[in-house]
Amino acid sequence: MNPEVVTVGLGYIGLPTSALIASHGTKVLGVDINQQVVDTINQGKIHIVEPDLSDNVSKAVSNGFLRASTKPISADIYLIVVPTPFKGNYEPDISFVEAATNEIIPLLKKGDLYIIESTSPIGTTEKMQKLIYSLRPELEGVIYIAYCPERVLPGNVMNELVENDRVIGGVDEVSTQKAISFYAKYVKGRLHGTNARTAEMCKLVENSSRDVQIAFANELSLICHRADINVWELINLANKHPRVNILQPGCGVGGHCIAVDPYFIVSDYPMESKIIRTAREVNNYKSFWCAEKIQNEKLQFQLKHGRKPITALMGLAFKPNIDDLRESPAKFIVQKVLQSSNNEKHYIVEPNIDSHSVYKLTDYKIAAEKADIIVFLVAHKEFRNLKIYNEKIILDFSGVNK
Ligand code: SAJ
Repeated sequence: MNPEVVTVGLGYIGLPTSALIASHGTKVLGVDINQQVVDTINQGKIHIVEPDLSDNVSKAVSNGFLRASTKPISADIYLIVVPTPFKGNYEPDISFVEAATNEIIPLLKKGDLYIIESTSPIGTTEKMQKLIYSLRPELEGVIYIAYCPERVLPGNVMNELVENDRVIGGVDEVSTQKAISFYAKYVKGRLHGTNARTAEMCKLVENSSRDVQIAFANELSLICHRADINVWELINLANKHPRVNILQPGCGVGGHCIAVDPYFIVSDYPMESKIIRTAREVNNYKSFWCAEKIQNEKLQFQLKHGRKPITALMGLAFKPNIDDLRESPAKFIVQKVLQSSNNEKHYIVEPNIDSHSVYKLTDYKIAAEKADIIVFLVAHKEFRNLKIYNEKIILDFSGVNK
């Protein structure tokens, strides 16, 4: 029997989404170009780290509601959940969405629903609509096309997929309503209908908004450093105002969403997106600034003590308490520091992973005990209340000891 739903892309969002839909007794075929991923899932196993996902996938596969393949087959509903990276010049690359759509086009039939979930530049859904109708003109007006961005937090995906509100934008009203009825079966959060362009923009704006707010905090941290004010105390006090809610500064912004999505707006609307672009610059600059500070501190130490310091670089992940190193500013800073190292000793610490292909990792307690300079790049829980002996120089970029 053919599946009811085909999901194209079995990554961080596509696989949990497929498992959720399948857990409601809907037959799902998950499609991925990677044969290894397909084989892993068909064995009821998973290839990514995400709480509760493993259980959901193994149940869905053993119950026969989830199956994976490298090729899509005919269904009633198609979800496109593939990556949209950017090219070297920060221009969004929608070629995966296009390729996935091209695979689906021959399978489409009257009454089908086609939904893009991938983060996409404004106008992508309409572009795909045109592509579909150019190859299958007889489908015009008889299929439904919508955009519905995912907005889940890595580490809490299975819960947020169900609980979060969703924004759903069709290319026409009837498509919006069809897509809303589809998500209503799986989502407890409210489903907000709009048009496709607004839904696309909404996703980009959510992450840009966070990027801009973090940039504000990072800018404050630079000003406070020069003004000799503790930025963490300052933000804490300012946030006592009932209508102020400043985020936390750090060593830059990482991950695969917030540091990426704003470019989708800047690239298409460069003249109008001054704050969004500047926020990206401020957040990127913060990582450079941290690397420079570490260099300076090491130099000062050598001048004062007549020997090279031992430095502990604490944290590699892109945010606290995860093992994800993608687009991590901490990793970038470690790289920069090691590149400009003059044979000094460095301990690299990441308590959330056992080993790394490039860096030799050291236990956080040992590193903190042996180092002269301790740099907190990520506010992992292990680093809080760490016993640190006198005489150590501490650079806390992440507010571990705030
Ligand atoms: N960060 C700060 N200061 C803060 C908060 C975060 O420097 O006060 C840094 C983090 O250390 C990290 C980066 O920002 O480097 C991003 O972390 P995050 O926790 O803000 O976001 P992500 O990338 O894990 O997930 C985001 C979420 N978006 C928003 O909160 C608006 C999530 O809901 C989205 O689904 C996800 O991006 C996505 O897929 O777009």
